[in-house]
Amino acid sequence: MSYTELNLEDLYLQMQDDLYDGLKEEIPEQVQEALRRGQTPQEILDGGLVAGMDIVGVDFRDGILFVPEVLMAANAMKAGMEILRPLLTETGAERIGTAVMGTVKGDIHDIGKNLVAMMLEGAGFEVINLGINVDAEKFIAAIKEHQPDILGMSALLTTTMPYMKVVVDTLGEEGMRDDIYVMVGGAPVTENFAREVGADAYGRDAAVSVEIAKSYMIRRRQKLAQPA
Ligand code: B1M
Repeated sequence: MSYTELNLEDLYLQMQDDLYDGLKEEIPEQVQEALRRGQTPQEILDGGLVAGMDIVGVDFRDGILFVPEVLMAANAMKAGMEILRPLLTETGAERIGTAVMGTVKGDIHDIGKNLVAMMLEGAGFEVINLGINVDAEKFIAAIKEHQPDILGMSALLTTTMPYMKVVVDTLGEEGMRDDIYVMVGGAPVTENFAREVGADAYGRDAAVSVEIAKSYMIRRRQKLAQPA
C-alpha cells in the first residue's frame, strides 16, 4: 500500500491501527513516510508508535487483547524503532558519560528501556545495555567491568519493581553505592517509589531521563573540577 495519499493525521492513525494489529511489515514503511514528510523521530514516537502502544496497553488490561497479540504489536513497534535507531543514536557530540542499563529480574519488557538507551546514546552516552531479566549480580559485574557514571533500571510490572531496591541495596553492600548515579523508570514507577528504593532519580520518559542524565554529568564534572 502507498501511504503517500494519506494526510499526516491519517498516516499516524494508520500507524496506530497497524501497530495494534501487529503488522510488522507496514510500520517501517509508515515511519519512513513520516520521516520523508519532515517529522522528527520524537514526533513519530509520540504520534504513532507510543500512541499505538498505549491503545494496546488499555485493551490488554481490559482483556480485549492477549499476550500473543501484544507480542505482535511489540514486534511491530520494534521494527519501527529500528528505522529510528540511527537517527536517535547519531551524535556529533563528544562522549559525555557511560551508562549501564537493564530491565530488572523477572521482567521481560524492553521497549521503553531500549528507547531510553537509544536516546542516551544520541545524547553522547556510551550505553551498555544488559537486556531483560537482569539480576543484581549481573548489574554489579557490569558496573565493575565498565565503571559507568549511571545505572538505569527499568521495570514494567508492579511485581518486579521492588527488585530495584535489591540492586540498590547490593550496590551498598559492595561499597559501590556512592560511586554511581542510580536512575529508575518504567510505567508503574513513580518519583516516590524511586526515593523509597534509594535511587537518585526517576525518569518519567526517555526525553526526561536524558535531561536528568545530562544535568547529572554537568554537576559531576563541576564537582570534580573544584579544588579539594
Ligand atoms: Co506486559 N504488561 N505483560 N507485555 N505490557 C504491561 C506492563 C501491563 C501494564 C499491561 C496491562 O495490564 N495494562 C501489565 C502490568 C500490570 C502490573 O504490573 N500492574 C502487563 C502484564 C500483566 C504482563 C504479563 C504478566 C502478562 C501475562 O503473561 N499474563 C507478562 C509479563 C512478562 C514478564 O515480564 N515476566 C507481559 C508480557 C508482555 C509482552 C511480552 C507481551 C510485551 C512486552 C514485549 C517487549 O517489551 N519486548 C508486553 C507489553 C508490550 C506491554 C504493554 C502493552 C506495553 C509496554 C510498552 O512497551 N510500552 C504494557 C502496557 C503499558 O505499559 N501501558 C504492558 C511502550 C514504552 C515506550 O513505554 O515501557 O512505559 P514504557 O517506557 C517509557 C517510560 O516508562 C520510561 O521511558 C520509556 C519511554 O518514554 N522508562 C524508563 C522505561 N524504562 C525506563 C528506564 C529508565 C528511565 C525511564 O531508566 C533510567
